[in-house]
Amino acid sequence: MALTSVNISTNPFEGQKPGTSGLRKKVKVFMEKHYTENFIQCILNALGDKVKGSTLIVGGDGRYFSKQAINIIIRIASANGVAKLVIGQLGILSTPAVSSLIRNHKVLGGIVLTASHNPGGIRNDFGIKYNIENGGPAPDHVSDAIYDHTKKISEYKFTPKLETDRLIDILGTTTYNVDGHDFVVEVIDSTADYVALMKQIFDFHKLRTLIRGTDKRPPFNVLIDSMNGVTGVYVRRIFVDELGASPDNNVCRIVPLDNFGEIHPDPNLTYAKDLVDKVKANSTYDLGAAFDGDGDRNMIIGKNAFFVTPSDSLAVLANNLECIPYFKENGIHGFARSMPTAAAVDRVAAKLGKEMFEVPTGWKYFGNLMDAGRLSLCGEESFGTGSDHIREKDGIWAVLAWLSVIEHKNMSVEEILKEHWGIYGRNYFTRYDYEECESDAANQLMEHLEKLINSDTLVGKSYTAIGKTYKISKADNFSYVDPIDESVAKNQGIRILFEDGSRLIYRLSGTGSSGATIRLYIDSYEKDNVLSDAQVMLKPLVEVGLEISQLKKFTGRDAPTVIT
Ligand code: G16
Repeated sequence: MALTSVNISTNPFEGQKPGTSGLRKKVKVFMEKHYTENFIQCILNALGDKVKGSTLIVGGDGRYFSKQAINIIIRIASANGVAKLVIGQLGILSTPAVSSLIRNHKVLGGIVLTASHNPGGIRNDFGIKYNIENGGPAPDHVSDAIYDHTKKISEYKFTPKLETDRLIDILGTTTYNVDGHDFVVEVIDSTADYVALMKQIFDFHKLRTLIRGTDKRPPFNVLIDSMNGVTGVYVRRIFVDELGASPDNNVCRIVPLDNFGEIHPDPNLTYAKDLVDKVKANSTYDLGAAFDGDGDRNMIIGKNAFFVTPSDSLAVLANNLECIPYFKENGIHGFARSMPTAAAVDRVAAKLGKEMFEVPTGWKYFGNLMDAGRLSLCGEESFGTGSDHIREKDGIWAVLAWLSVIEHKNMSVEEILKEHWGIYGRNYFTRYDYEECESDAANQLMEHLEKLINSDTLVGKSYTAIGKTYKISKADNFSYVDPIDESVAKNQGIRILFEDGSRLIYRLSGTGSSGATIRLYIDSYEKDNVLSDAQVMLKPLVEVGLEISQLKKFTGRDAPTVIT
């Protein structure tokens, strides 16, 4: 059918600035007339001439408003001369799966419909992010260009008669003629490409043997929790169909729901308490794992819910990568972590003689290093772990990596951690989040800290709490120069460093949709005292952190919303 596009007049909306990873707002904001249309058109405007004749991947975590957004994307992309959209069936694609598809299909990029770990459903959050041709999140210059367009947009292109009803429900290819050119929509199986990739990376035979057990080794009993997010469809295919896990006992919450069953799909000790409680209550479980809404975050716990911090998880994997076929084949290049992530992996890098990078918070900062062949494995304290197999963090990959290490070493999660600390010492780490503070109060707190670090009196000053004294050796606002393209990212978090190597870091989150979330990261290294409780060990430093920031005075908060 021959279709014609039209130009629709619109006005800019304030605040369409992408945050740490895309634009995240309440669903009702995205539902405002022209709001979503404007942002999609601005993504295409920012891509310029490359849009004509291009192919884009489209999909997301299936949260509320995804289908409406996909209908809008189809009509706007067709009107802008895009040649083809490759869309996950029912709009479902995990963030790692989008990254893999962009790379495998060698296309211009992808539009990912997710607000990640933020709650979903009609009263909660929706999100849109753009991933570039290397499969990774848009770097700052692309996001800035999109934002610039949102401030001046006056019209968007649209194909009103393009019939999209039930189009994405059924696998197959449909070709339309829009303004005289072919426009193709291909609806693909959401899991096939990703499952094939995982089979190339890992030894599925060994992992299946681990999970099923042998004459000599009992089954390794896992509990994998998709938290009603997108990973459910991948967990079923990989853990149940391929690795032989029991659909009744080894996996839970694996049907993606558009409101995540009214839970907060964020894999940490607070929001994944359900999993923690189940693993604690049943001592036959050897490992528990949870993922966030769009499948890029992961949390790992061992028997009796022994918690592995993301910083330690990264270090342990770095120390054991040789048991994963992908790294045997491709070699191990450098390692990297985000600045607030504890430096456990740095010690592994030093021992193995690998390059080590410290980047700002945000997976987008790892992409250039990977593309340049200098980075194999990286991670963030915010429950992100991944490698250069794609350009996003990857929750399921992280669990398969852990299972590979466990299979290889024939040790429990706790034994592996204790052995690691015995060799390298331990970075105790915790993060305090103060969610949904008044934005003004949070900004004032950051201004106070900024003034403090710029004063002459801070360095050399000592603070004492609960009998421990810490002397400040350095204080700054972290900035980063990308070693590949020399782009500069400034003001990435206030760092207060102490003479004993301990650190306090303060940042405002860039992923919330209302108010401001203040994050306080606390990190302290011990060479020998490695078996203490992290919260007890770090309590004095927490007190110092609260005193320096005057957090209670600014926000009125007595306690954090979440401690991880
Ligand atoms: C995003 C980014 C991560 C970042 C995290 C936390 O994760 O991809 O790189 O660490 O946000 O950001 P913030 O501290 O600014 O909230 P996700 O899983 O939300 O896409």
